[in-house]
Amino acid sequence: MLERTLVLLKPSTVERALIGEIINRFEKKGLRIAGMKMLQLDDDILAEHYAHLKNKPFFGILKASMMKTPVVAMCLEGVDAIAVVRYITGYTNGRKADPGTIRGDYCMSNQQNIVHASDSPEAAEAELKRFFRPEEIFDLKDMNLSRLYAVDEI
Ligand code: IDP
Ligand code: MG
Repeated sequence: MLERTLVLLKPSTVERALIGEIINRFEKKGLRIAGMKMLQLDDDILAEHYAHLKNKPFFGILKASMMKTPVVAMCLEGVDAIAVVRYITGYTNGRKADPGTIRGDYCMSNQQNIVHASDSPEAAEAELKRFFRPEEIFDLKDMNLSRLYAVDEI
């Protein structure tokens, strides 16, 4: 099933001038970009986005690191996109993430780990609403689908 998922290119990506390279990884994989924008996060949106981590000792540092520069928010679309994007993003800690994954290839940090990716259909739905207005996500119709998938996959 065609799914949509949220990816954030974190300040670690923006500061290290890796925006293009990371977008390229997703594009080359065959994920379609249905929405994309740059925005400055604030404490309120991060408290919501990282609510599951609010009691962790690193919560304050995490929020600060996510506000250091603007981030790039992307809505990626594809068959099973939520799981596929998590898979190619790799394990949270860049030092333990497999080579070939984005985190495994681009970072050394457990926290400044290049991208955020929604981890479930419920999270993807809530997170896309958190970062995009409905009109900022585009209907790509059948663009490229016949090149990306077999007829019985879509
Ligand atoms: P995920 O990004 O792989 O889904 P989560 O557990 O949802 O991982 O954590 C969200 C973010 O919080 C991580 O991407 C990372 O930036 C940060 N984080 C998670 N665990 C730690 C930790 O143990 N130390 C420091 N930062 C952490
Ligand atoms: Mg998570």
